Amino acid sequence: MNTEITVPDIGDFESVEIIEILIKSGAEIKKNDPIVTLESDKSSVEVPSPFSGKISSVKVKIGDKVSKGSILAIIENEEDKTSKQSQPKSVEDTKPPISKKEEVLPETEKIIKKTESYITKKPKIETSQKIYVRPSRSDIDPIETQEWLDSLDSVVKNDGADRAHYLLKKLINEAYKDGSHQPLTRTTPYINSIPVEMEVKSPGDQNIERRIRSLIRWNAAAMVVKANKKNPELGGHIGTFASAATLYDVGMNHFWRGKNNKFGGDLVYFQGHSAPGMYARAFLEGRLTTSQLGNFRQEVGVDGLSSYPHPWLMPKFWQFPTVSMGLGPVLSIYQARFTKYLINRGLIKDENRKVWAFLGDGETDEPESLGAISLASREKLDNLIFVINCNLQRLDGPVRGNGKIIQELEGIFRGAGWNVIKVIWGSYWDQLLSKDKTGLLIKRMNECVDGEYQAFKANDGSYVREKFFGKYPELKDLVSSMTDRDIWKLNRGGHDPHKVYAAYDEAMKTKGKPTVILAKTIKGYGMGKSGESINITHQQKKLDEEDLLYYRDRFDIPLTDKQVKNIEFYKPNEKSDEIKYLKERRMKLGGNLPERTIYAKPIKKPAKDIFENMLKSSGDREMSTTMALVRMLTSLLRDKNIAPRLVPIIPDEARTFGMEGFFRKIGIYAHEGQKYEPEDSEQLSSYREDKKGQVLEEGITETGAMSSFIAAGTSYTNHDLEMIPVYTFYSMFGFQRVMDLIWAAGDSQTRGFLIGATSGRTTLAGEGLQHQDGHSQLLASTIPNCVSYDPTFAYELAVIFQDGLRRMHEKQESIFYYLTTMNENYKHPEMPKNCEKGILKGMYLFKEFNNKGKTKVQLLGSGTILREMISAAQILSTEYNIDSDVWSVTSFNELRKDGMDIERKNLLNPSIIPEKSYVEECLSKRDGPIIAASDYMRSFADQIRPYTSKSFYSFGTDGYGRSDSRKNLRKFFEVDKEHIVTYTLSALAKEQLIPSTYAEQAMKKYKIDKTKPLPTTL
Ligand SMILES: Cc1ncc(C[n+]2csc(CCOP(=O)(O)OP(=O)(O)O)c2C)c(N)n1
Ligand SMILES: [Mg+2]
Repeated sequence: MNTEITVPDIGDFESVEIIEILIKSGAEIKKNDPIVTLESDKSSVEVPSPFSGKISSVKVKIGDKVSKGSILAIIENEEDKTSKQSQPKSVEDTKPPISKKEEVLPETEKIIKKTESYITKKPKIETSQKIYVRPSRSDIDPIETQEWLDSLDSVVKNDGADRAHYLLKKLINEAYKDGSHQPLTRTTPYINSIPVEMEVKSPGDQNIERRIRSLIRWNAAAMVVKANKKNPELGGHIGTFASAATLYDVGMNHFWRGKNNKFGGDLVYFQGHSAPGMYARAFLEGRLTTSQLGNFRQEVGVDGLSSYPHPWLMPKFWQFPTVSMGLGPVLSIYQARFTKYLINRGLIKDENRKVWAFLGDGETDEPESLGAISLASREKLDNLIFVINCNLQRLDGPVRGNGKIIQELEGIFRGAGWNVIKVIWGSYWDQLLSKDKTGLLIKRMNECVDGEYQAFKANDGSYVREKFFGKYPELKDLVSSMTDRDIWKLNRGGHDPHKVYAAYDEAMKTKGKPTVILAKTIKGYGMGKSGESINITHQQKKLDEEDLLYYRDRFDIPLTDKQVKNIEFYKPNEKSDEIKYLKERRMKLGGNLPERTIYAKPIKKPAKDIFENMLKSSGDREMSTTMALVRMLTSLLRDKNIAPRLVPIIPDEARTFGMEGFFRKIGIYAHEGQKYEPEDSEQLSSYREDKKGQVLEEGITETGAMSSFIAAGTSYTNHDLEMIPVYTFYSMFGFQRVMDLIWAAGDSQTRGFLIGATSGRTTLAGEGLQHQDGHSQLLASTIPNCVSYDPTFAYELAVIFQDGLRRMHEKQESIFYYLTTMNENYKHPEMPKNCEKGILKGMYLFKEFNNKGKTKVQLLGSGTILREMISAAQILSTEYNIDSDVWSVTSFNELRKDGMDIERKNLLNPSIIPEKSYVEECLSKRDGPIIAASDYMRSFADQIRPYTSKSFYSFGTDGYGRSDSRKNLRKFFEVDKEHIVTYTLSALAKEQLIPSTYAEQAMKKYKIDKTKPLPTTL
């Protein structure tokens, strides 16, 4: 049966132009296949077919303007389109039929009545009459308290902890209804979260594991000391790993699974400053040599080891750069989220892989560390485990001397919905805790602050007896039979492999939420007087002979005094129990860690016709480069190889960039799907959330969006699947906001496209000072493997994007792109012949104005300012008889890279004919001085000044932006056609090619105020 396909609700738009027709008469199509593409002045969107069937006729043509209800085509509908089933179900349809409602209603009524009577009949308790709690909060009725405690105890014993938990929750809810004060449940007592009887025991051989750990400790410390003996400039850290060795060892021996051909591997973000510990283990495993260990922090030659985890410098070893504090935590959260995204989209299997992130307690001061933790619980990231090494110190001193960092973090993470496991006390404390019936031990543990805990470990057993236990006679008695040595042995949870094992085991089993393990440790553990728990531990990189001998003895390293003095590394024989055990454990866990490998297959480049539209003239249609980008992405979503791999990432600006069409087309990723009918469900660009959704709509977090970009752009190594992230942001809130993450993206060898939309200081007119970007291109130029362009026309963008896909995702180069796009609408010409190479190299001849006089000038323009240049060239030609060559500069940054390279080569080869830089290749045979301008600071264009022998004048938008019209802004910053004409005339006068009167007259004509200061001061 023939049915009309009409334009659905397209929101506020009327008379929208058809820019593409994607069906033909006679074609078989499926439901949701695109019929046409509509484009308003802000966005383009495909109209999907509501039915499957055969197209009988197409009723529109390109250029037609349509509105809601316009007929697009006639289809022989396979389904009966008039039947209710084919229409999307409305909310009303999904409601139960009336008869069912009636069955339910009396029930509901009963419940309501019961509740009402309960509320009204319940006698009001005269709270004012009775004192429940004394102001001092001491116990007014210990017998009653004991009865309650006994009841609880018997519930736990008879029915288990879950039942007790249920009853407590009920009690709290009941108390809440009665208006009682709520108990403060942000934190729990300062003891381990896992009771001794619930601890899962480690199956490992503790003796061997301790010996292995000791060897790792030694080699890690020796590596730092040796490097600094060679050259004190090299630096390094001993104290951080010394505090974390057990936390890493238990993971390495029992939990973290390596990547192999059957399993994707766990992803571990190692704390940056603990790198020596990872090298030391890899050395015992035979993955690093003695010579490499000897070259710690000496990377310029061969065989050096990087100071911290840097995939760029050790691409087969390190996976995640973490040392800029705060980045590891946020990156790991989005990594865990991206893993779930790939699973939910059906692109990888769910293998129950985990993401582990190690961070320092001081590191949690960074907003990035904690800023995204609510996302982790909201998205139920039970594949994420944080381990916070709470050694109570950072670089200068205590993290929270007057408080307790573990309690503070517990409150924050519990509040955010995480599973919190505190590992505070080691096994030696278990007996004391069970022996203490007064409750004073826990009270004392609760009341001591971190500054005291740090001091305890900087002193000795007698100090602890006096200052900790000594406060209460009962506690002093409790330890009266213990020697000072015994007291000193009372260990901290993070140094006890049993406690750490139990915590990791529980974290692995936790479902539905992320876990954080708060492990209490000692900074500089085992370093004795030279570093244990003292404020300067973090900076300690030299140990004198006495310290080294102490360290050797402390960890029973079988080295002679002479070997210790020589700072030798120690590795037992390959057949020793230690080496056999260590290797066998890693074999059982599937492979090495850390290790960076790549097995991703390249993505086949898209068919050329995908880009065809963009290479043609847009005719009378005006559009912005941002719109052109969206159009191009929409086309790419039709390419079967590219489409599933595209990851559009947006921090709450899709509508600003006209990308809302993606919502309906490919869906917004939401791990729970969509639990509500969106208010705009009838519209073509409805806000559609979907478990298989493709768009990462991050909300207002450029940090989060950038972290997603890195996760997606490194998927080729972490998931062996090449993905193509396209992260589109307000250009001002890109590099300026998250530069450190972009630097980490470069280090991580992320592949993908960063799109700085609404860019250009004068192009984004109204938004003003904090929005108008005139420097992101310069910031991009600082990143060695970032390839950046500032294109003007749609065809330039298409050529660049196509080449980006080829270089990054087909040839798998370790680069990423930064493209600036604008929101100024204008007509786009057809691509001139043979300009592709120039577009990619950074400049090409766009137009020659050659028919007038002898005087000539070279006009170089970038981004939207190229159009001012073209207009200026026209004026120069018609009004002043001055010829010009107009060059479109797509990338001053790429031109500079080429210039630097060629100049260096020439200087290194003084006896051969010098090569020409690409800029010179273009310009050396052309006449006249160079006038260059962009919508960026002058230094953007200035970058190529050294690579040409011609006179060079550059113009740009130095200074703070401000709100006004584009025209006024360009006049203010002196990059409008009138200023370009005037400055060109003046430059030509300076070159003695024309009289200076031309420029003076132009200044009068264009009302250019000579006394106006440079905009940087305004
Ligand atoms: C963003 C950033 N700021 C500052 C530093 C310098 N820095 C290195 S380690 C450190 C202290 C680390 O303390 P903590 O997080 O507690 O780690 P610990 O070494 O105690 O395990 C500082 C400030 C850094 N690496 N990154
Ligand atoms: Mg610390």
